[in-house]
Amino acid sequence: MKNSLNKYDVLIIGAGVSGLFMSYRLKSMGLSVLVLEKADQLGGTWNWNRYPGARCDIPSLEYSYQFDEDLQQDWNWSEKYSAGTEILEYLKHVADRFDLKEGINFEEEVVQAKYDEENTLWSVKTSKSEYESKFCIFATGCLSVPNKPNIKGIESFEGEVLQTASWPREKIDFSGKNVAIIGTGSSSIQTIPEIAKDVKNLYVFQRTPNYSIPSNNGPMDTEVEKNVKSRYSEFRKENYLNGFGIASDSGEAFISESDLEEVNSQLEENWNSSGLGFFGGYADIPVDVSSNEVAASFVRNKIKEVVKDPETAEKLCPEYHIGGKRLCVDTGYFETFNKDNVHLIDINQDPISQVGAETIEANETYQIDILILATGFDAMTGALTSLDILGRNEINLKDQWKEGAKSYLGLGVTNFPNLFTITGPGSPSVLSNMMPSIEQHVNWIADCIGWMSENNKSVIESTETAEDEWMQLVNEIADTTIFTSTKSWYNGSNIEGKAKSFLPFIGVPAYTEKLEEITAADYQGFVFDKSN
Ligand code: N01
Repeated sequence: MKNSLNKYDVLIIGAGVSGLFMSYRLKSMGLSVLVLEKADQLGGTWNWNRYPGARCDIPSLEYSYQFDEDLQQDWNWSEKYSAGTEILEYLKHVADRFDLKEGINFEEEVVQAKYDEENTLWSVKTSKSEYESKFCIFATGCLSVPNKPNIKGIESFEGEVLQTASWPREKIDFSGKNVAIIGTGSSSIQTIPEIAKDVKNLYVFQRTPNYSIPSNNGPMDTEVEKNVKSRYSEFRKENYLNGFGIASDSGEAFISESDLEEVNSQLEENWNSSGLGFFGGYADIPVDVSSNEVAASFVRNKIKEVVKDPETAEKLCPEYHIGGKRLCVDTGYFETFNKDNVHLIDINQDPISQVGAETIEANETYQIDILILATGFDAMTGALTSLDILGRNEINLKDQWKEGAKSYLGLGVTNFPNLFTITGPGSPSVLSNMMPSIEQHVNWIADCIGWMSENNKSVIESTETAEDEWMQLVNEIADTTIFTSTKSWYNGSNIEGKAKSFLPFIGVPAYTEKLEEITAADYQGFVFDKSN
């Protein structure tokens, strides 16, 4: 494409882990690329989620790029599980090392993307300007649009309101303050032990308790690091052959076929070492309700051992299938409830009736200086449906997805030619290690664009049939697991009015195989240069 001022071969929306690598791949192919980022700096998730205690619960040696051998050899992580601040530093290093900052426009929010069928171009309107491009790639993340809860009176609160998903950059002084936190998902479970250190009182308003496994985090074991680095690419390949694409997920035995005493001693070992891998420690935890209950009950007993007050312990024990909601990994979460200044309020028992200027009413009146919302995200689709993306015949993506998001492979959407999503609905994404899943998608998109150029194809679009069949497969697989019978953000249950459909593809190896098969068959399920 001839490049005039605002014309590019490719526009990429988002400068997080996906957007950075996508721009690297496409620039290396000689394409003109612009990245549009609404924040004032790169990093995506790791820029926005700056709350105290923010940390990745995938081990550092796995939660990193693998596209450049020198990069993965040179970079040294300081802890087994990296803090958000260190991941952000790493992403800045990657951007500097590969000269990626140049092509990013910061503080520029996309408000509309519209496909011009006649000229087969995307027109993109932002808060500052307008652009045109042949391809439009949404690298907008799966968990990037915060969920703002609708609680009576919340707008009248006169103290500070913070949201974990868009935390301020300046340090918040919690000392001597009465702080309330609403929500008890991963973000809250990470931040509660940190915030509890300084506050006068911390009131935790819980709607649903969560299962959480201790991280046993600590400084990076240099022997482990040396070993992994000596065979990094093999290590990556092995991990990606596991169901959820992480190293520790390798249990092949079934609880249902094992001796219960042995199971409990293995679960004890997994509790002490596996973090998220606890869920995959036995092959039938994700698929067999009775086996799942054995693991769930093991964790409930741990909670009751740790938390001294039996009533609080009982409230902290989840009843649903373990893993049905995203499993959490913590550093001293349950222990924090033994502190005298930490109070758990079960809002099922004592609903929040309203928020006042300095109070929260929930059976009792709580005096509050700071209110923290740890209420999650409009997951998987929010970043795509919160703006206007107009495809063929000006069909708006949010309307097309009203009854539930449909995508082919999580990469393409029918009626939206030359538009790609990275880790979109229908791909393993949030049920895998995001880093390699992002790299897989970025590489696929870049290769596809390269193939199109070599084969004189201008426009790619997935077919409705391919998409329907794909989403049917996504659901058929999910129906064999415990995921569909639990309310969670995986199936849209956390957002009022959102279609309830299960969106991630379960099973990294099966997904990878399908992707390779489809690509080898000249992108089966996609059509090229379809006439308007
Ligand atoms: O969000 P969540 P999160 N009134 O949706 C509650 C990833 N992550 O930000 O369960 C009262 O899990 C809601 O209650 P319920 C990770 O994948 C990764 O914590 O809907 N409560 C829930 O308790 C994670 O799963 C890392 O009944 C309300 C909480 O708010 C995902 O991000 C670290 C409410 C929201 O929990 C999201 O985690 C952190 C209301 N109106 C996060 N609305 C890593 O380590 C919602 N809630 C990589």
